Amino acid sequence: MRTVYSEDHRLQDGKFELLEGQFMKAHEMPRRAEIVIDRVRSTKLGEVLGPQDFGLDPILKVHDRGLVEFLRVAWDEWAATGRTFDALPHVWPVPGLGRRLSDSIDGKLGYYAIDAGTPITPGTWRAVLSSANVALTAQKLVATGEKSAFALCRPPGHHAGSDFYGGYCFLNNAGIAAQAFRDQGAKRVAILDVDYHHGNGTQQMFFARDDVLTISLHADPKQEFPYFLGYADEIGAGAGEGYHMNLPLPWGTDWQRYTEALDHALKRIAQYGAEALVISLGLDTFEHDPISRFKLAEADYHRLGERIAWADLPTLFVMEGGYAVEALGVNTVNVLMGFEQ
Ligand code: SP5
Ligand code: ZN
Repeated sequence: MRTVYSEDHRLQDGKFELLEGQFMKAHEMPRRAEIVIDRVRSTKLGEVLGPQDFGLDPILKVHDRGLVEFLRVAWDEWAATGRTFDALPHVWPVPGLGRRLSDSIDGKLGYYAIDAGTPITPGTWRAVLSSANVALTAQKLVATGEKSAFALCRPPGHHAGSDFYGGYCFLNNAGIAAQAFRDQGAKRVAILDVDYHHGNGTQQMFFARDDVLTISLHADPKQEFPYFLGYADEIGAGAGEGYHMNLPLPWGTDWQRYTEALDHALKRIAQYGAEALVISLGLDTFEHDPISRFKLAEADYHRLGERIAWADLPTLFVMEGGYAVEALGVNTVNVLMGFEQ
């Protein structure tokens, strides 16, 4: 399988995040992608290529122009106020406060962000754009006949919706790629999100649509971020009713429990008749992940890849989360090798 990768991800290097009310060193760090690309190379998974530039059009098919324009200029507006540290929001438009878009960068940050864990830095926009181009380049490989490809995206994307960012995500790489499959002629596309966290951005983006089936397996939002979305009764709306599935799982979930939910998801994808499959590939289900509480082991990732291959679909893997950094290369490539085996 070929991998698409760009060193531009290093431009996203946030110093701190507000994690459960405490300032901590950012978990979403450049080393994550570096350890994965090292493993891709040392295992000879396949050729590594750089991204092509697709411009803003494929991004604007699923994201509002307001969010995209905000992300493009946010650092400059923040720096213009004299601040040299990373930009984080600190006030939010909860329903009782209204939802005006302020002229102030502080107001804009709260307007577009869902959390204070997603720092905007001088290089954020370039890294984000490059990450989307990585996804689109890998998507093109699959759309033009390769059985599978790996988009080594960083920053990740699945928490970003049409008009919001957060959860370490700015643009929804998997959603952008799924839309590209549609625009290139695939009638039905499925996105399967196996990141530990609920793919709230992907859910929101496709909630009213029946041409992109979205399924997320994740830690129960009753216990875990993003708390407000990801419950089992969210099944899509309007034409999209029945085309979204949440499979929330409790803290402590191990492979045996996980695989029951996974098989359920794969059955739904087979029944749907997808022409392409996008995997939001998070590895934060790992037993030693520092911010997560599932119990998948190294060898389980090989099994995960194997099961995904049973769907027998053209498959695009898009990198999402995973914060046990030293194990991330092995775990990620285990999925890809399990798929190819
Ligand atoms: C792409 C991705 O994986 N984003 C994850 C964002 C998670 N941000 C907040 C998580 C807070 C949950 N609890 C941490 C428990 C530490 N003991
Ligand atoms: Zn995650």
